[in-house]
Amino acid sequence: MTPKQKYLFDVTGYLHLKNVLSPEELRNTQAAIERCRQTPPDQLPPGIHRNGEGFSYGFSFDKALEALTLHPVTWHMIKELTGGKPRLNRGTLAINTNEKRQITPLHCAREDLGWLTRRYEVKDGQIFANDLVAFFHFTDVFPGDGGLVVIPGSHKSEFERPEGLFFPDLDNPDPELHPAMINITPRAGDVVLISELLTHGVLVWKPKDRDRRFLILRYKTQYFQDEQGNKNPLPEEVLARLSPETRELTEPAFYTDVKEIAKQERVTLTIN
Ligand SMILES: O=C(O)CCC(=O)C(=O)O
Repeated sequence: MTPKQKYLFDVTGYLHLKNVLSPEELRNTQAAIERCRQTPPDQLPPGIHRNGEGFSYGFSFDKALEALTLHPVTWHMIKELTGGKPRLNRGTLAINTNEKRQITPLHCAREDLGWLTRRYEVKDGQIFANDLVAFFHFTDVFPGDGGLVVIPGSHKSEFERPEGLFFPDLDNPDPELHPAMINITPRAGDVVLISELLTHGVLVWKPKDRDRRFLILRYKTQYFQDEQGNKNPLPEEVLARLSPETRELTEPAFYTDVKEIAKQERVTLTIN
């Protein structure tokens, strides 16, 4: 990461990376998402399920989407932030429409999953984070549209968040934003990379003529133990169609092991 990126990630808990996808990558991923959206539920590839407005394990619908798990722009950041020991543990394709009229309340891994389980540290000029999320965007978000809101700097918060401070009425679909909060507005092709310790939520999607399409890629360290135990948390039917490189990325490993893919600067998927 550049000194500027490190500084911004450290001080805010997120990075808004612009124009990560090339025009070709954007075209191919957008086309894949539209195909996924139009596929009847019973014809989706094994392991992909409609999940509210999105598709669980949707990243495995098409190689154009799967390739984003190792995208050259984010790959070196994921490796650096996890101390060279990355593991992909989920990849949901999300589509927000105006039909959902409720905000997603503020949350973060510290609050949801226990403060002892997640780390954000800096040592010898290196940032270490054991829970990261990359949001790849395929449609534009403009100011006023809704979408992701974050409390910058909250990944380092030492205090309990006072209840009702930011969204006192969760039934209000259009709350006024507290000045400590910002609404991130990525355009198609941008990526927002966050520490899952960053407090974030989602505003109601306002446009009626456009939806919000994005991929949620979750990374842990390879030795992070999930609720499922120390085995690969991805379903076997999803693992079966991944390229060997992505499959290796999903594998848990001992903390001293170095995965073969983690030695690579640029990873090209082998198409099975
Ligand atoms: O919709 C978003 O941008 C964020 C979704 C979210 O809150 C999450 O994946 O934890």
